[in-house]
Order: sequence, then C-alpha cells, then structure tokens
Amino acid sequence: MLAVAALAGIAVWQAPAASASVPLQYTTNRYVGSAVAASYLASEPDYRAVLTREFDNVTPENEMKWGTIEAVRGQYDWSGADAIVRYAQQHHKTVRGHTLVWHSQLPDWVAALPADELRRVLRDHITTEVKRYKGKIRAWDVVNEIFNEDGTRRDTVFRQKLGDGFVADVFRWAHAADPHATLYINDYNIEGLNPKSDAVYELVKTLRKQGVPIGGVGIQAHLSTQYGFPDGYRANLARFAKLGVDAAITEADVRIPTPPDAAKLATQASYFGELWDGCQSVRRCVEFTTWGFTDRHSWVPDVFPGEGAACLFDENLRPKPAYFRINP
Ligand code: 9MR
Repeated sequence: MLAVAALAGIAVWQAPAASASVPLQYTTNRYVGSAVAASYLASEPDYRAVLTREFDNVTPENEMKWGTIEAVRGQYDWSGADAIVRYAQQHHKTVRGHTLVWHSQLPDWVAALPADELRRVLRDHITTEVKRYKGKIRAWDVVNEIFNEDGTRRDTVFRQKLGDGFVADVFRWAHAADPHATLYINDYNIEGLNPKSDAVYELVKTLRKQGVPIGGVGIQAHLSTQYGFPDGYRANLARFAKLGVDAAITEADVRIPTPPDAAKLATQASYFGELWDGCQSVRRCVEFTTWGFTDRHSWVPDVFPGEGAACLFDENLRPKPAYFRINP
C-alpha cells in the first residue's frame, strides 16, 4: 500500500522526529518565519506539519514575484500566492510579501516597456498586488537587491528608465494600497558593516527625512561558513534601529560544504546562533525568517555546487544542531 501511495505521488505521513519541547515560534516575541512553497504545502503533509508547528510567519518563496503572477501581460496567476495567504489565515500566521520590485524573475515584457509606460505598469502592478492582500500581509519586501557590493546602485531597468527616484515612488504607491503593512527594503550581504550596508543605511536615512513610508530593513542573511561570520552584525542592526525603522532577518540560511559532518554542523549552528542572538538583542529586530526550513527543499545546491545542507532541519525533517542551538 505504501509503495502504491508513494508511486501515485501521495506523500506518506511520517511522524517528524522529536524537536525541542517548545516549538521555535513560542520561544521569542519576534516573528519566526520560513519561506514556503505552495506546491510542497499542498503535496507534503510532513512539510506542512513542521511548518505549522514551528513557525508563525510565512514568506512565499516565489509565488508573489512578478514573473509568477503576471508572466504574460494581463494574465494573472494568483493561485500559489492565494494558497499561502489562505494557509496563513487558517493557521494564524503572518505573511511577509516577497517581493514587489526586483530586477530578477521580472517578465521580459516588463523590461521591454518604454519609460512612461513602465512607470504606469509598475504602479498598477504594486497597487493590484498590495490591494489584493490588503490587511493580510504584515510586511512587504517592496524593493529587493537594489545595491551593488560597493554600495553603488544596481543598474536595473527600473533605474535606467525611471531614475533613482523610482524607489521613493514605489514605497508611496505600496503605502497607498495598504497603509498598515510595514514596508521594507531587502538585500543580501548587508548583515555586517560594509559599503553595501552603508549605502542601505544612507538611503533609509534620506527616505525617512523625505517622509517616504519606509518602515524596515530586511537583512537576507544567506551565509556560508566559508566566509566567516559578518563583521559588525550587531552594530549594524543597532544603527538601523536608531533610524527608527524595524529590522528583520528575512532569508536566513547557512550553507556548508557537502557532505555535512559533525564539525561542519557545529560551525553552522554557531552562525545561526549568532544571527538569532543578535536579533534578540536589538528591540527593533522584529522577525527571524529562514529561507526554507528543510534541506529537502533549498535553493542552495542548485546555485552553489558543493555546498548545501543550509537549513535548520534535514531532508527527513529532523532538527539539526543549528535548531537546538537557537531552541535548546
Ligand atoms: O529561492 C528562490 C528560488 O527558488 C528562485 O529560483 C530564485 C530566483 O531567482 O529566487 C530564490 O529566492 C531568492 C529571493 O527571492 C531573493 N533573495 C535571494 C533568494 C535566493 O536566490
């Protein structure tokens, strides 16, 4: 029977291995989240069970990106995003919307538009998507990855055609569509003090002075044990907090050279631990979200050959040393 069910593509229920006595979501007054894929949520009961037990925030991994919802102009596919928002509402979880304006997973038809039309279409895109989920999204990643490593602006189609001012505009449009959602700028390699995090800091400061409704800085935190823990992580969180905005760890994972062994997993645990403890130590760090929770489904091995095992739970949904480091 089991074999038949497996062949038919029906996931067979397996009790997840025991975790700590208190699920992670109840150990802190921060939101504790994971990126989630609507497909696995529907097809894997064990995946869904661990997500439901351990986390109180979900971030759609790909389902709210422009390339997913409107790959062809005027033809919307909200199915994945709707399913995740419905799940969140049923299970009393918050949602981080991800992401409204990103140069990647951007449909070709958008990139090809002339400036005046791009501006109108961008405004419509933001208004339509934010209004659809109005009141159901706690925080939005409004702009994603707009800086280069040296702190200069990334040269995207938005910048080329609309100028740097598009950033203030998109925050205003998103705010008009849902005044209660907290609006974030989100990026990677801004965990520590460096030219890129300096640039984010200066931009947030400027936007705040101009009255632009930006409410938070999303720090992705895709770390690798090969590079050392980012210098100045806590000081960086603290300086964002001093600007009067929230900070959130939005996409945490810590990749290690595969295959994992006890020493590598211990190093990984120390990185997750410092990410977690640093967030706990800054009042305005309001959320700790990981980019997926199980090594069964992670973007890492596809992008970094030879690295992986970056999540808190292994392929069989057993909590790893990193999990027990943050939830002893
Ligand atoms: O995890 C996402 C992966 O499934 C997609 O193929 C990829 C497309 O570029 O995006 C990944 O998520 C990214 C996120 O949206 C933004 N920050 C970096 C994440 C990892 O690449």
